Amino acid sequence: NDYNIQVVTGEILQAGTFNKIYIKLIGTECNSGQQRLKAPTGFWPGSKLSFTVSCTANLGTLLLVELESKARMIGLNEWFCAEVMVTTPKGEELLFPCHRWLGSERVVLRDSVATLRHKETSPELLAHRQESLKARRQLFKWSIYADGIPHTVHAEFPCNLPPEVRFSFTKDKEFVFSSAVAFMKINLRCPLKFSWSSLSELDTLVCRKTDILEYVQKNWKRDEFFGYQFLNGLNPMMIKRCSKLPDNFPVTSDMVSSFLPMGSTLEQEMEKGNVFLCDYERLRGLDGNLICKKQQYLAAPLCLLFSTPQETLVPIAIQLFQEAGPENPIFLPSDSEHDWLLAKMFVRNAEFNEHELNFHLLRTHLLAEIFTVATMRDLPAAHPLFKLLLPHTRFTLQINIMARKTLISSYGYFPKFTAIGNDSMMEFLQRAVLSLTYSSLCLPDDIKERGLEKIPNFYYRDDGLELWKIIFKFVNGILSYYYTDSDVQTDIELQAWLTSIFQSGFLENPHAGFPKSFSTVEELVKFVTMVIFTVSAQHAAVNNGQFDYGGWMPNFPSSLQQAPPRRKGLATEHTVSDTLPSVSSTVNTMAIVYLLCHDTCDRYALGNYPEVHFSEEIPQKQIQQFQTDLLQIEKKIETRNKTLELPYTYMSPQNMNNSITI
Ligand code: RS7
Repeated sequence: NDYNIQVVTGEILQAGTFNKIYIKLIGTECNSGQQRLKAPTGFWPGSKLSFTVSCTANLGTLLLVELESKARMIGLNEWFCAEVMVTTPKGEELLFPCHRWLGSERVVLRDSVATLRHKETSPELLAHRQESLKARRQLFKWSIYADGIPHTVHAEFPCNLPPEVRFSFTKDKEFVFSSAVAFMKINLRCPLKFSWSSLSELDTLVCRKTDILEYVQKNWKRDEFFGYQFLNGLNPMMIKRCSKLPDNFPVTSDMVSSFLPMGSTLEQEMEKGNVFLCDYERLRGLDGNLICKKQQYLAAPLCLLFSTPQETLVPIAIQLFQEAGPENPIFLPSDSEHDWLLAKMFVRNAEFNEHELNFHLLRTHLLAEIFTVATMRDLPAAHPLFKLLLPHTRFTLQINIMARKTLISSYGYFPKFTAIGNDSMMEFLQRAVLSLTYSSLCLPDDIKERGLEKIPNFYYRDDGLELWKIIFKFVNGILSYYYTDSDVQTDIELQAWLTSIFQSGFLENPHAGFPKSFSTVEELVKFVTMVIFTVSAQHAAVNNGQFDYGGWMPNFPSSLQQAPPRRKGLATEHTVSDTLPSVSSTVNTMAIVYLLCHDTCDRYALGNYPEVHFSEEIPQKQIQQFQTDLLQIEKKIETRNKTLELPYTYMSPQNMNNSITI
């Protein structure tokens, strides 16, 4: 009874080992006993080594493969085992995916055929399933970060994470390296002063420019560009159709009629669907930070926009605080150049806060962490949803731990360099969590709710909806292979996964419109589409443009150093430069923006799954079809972009990763 064994070592740095590797084959009748896999030249990265395991007795049906790595004298070095392929005496081939680092603990693998819990036929496999979940729940625990904020993984430092989810050696090194380079490059050119005498000084600071960054530098003051960014800039998430003005924003038709087509009124334009609003009410009443004892300022603006017959989008009125009144004028494009520019700068700072904290941090990074921890704790490796989602969780826990330490901790970037600082940031995040609804995470629903179906030249929407459709088709192709509606209802592991996400991510908010349970395959597919869309496309949309649109500080100020104007007619060129963030805030923001938007090696674009977790034919075909579909949109976007003054590339599949790794 000879079993042929092929062992594949991962093709990553340091993956190989000279440890002694032992295997045990476990069948329904008996097991092979532990046998050594003798590899005289060791297991090296990318190696595929063959062995024979002989058994005197008949194992019955092969169920599990146990691996153990034992140190030689020099000490143990970790081994990254990719997979084990077993050919049985009858010639049957079984794949046992591993794809993880092996220290000194034993691992027990089962074959790659995905199975739902209630469809398990062998008591041994059911027991293995339960034990492996129990072990994972020891490895991955929830931790409460702060009141009203989604829970996090329980690990203060990356080294507290289990090795299988840590950065690979390559990525670790690269990360440290590129941060050092980014800080040096920028600091070397940093003038030793604390405020700006003119904006041309800032120009000397920007050493690496993209075409878009240069465009931003030239155009940041223009109203059309200011409007354009609400659709296709860094943050396409704030803008909504306005069919009725909020009571606290008393713009009259008289104020704005000169910016509307001749003879038209604001009411008429609202009715036609040409008026839009960005309302930063979540910033209401928040105190500005103190940086080096200097007061910083926040506004909570309302900004009204008009979609013109020429298909541009322009701001037509800005009020900087939420309470209407004489001390809170409504600024207009016809005001003095500096009044209007200052008003727009406060809107851009409000954008900075909404973008980084709500739409980037909370709605992509923190949610991705919730999905990851729930997947690790609640779904065993044999579960089809685990196999589907695992590549979409890669490196997410580690990047979030690093973000918590360097960006939002009480000694991190936000308290040191932004107007929102620490306390207001926490308050803001809590408010943002309350606004987290299921529908706002599902792009087709979100676009409808915001009334943005028709606004022209909205590439985030156009590309995003196509991507959503393709991801939905893929997820449906995979999951409907395993599930009927009744399987969905019976799958207690799946329901537990959903409950974890609701409890730890949405903090059981009853107003979130969150599904309490799944009853149909379609509901499940929509939810999983949302998960994959959020960590790939949505993250790319709000992350990848940070250097392009955030690298020119006046367009994305992290802080403002003068109070928002309470009267018109007082601002001068000096008011504008005194209001801009300090040199130090600017330099540090630019360094982070540069560092974190940098292309990394060791990345997998959406739809590339180099680790084989599914070996059945239908899921494999679905993966290929997904890749073909993605390539097709890629081409379509490329063609469209050739016709544009500013290409919109953030939703190109090639530019997005399977998971949040940066
Ligand atoms: C980034 O992380 O991609 C850049 C973040 C950034 C850049 C400049 C100012 C502020 C931020 C921020 C933030 C909060 C969200 C970050 C999650 C990132 C790993």
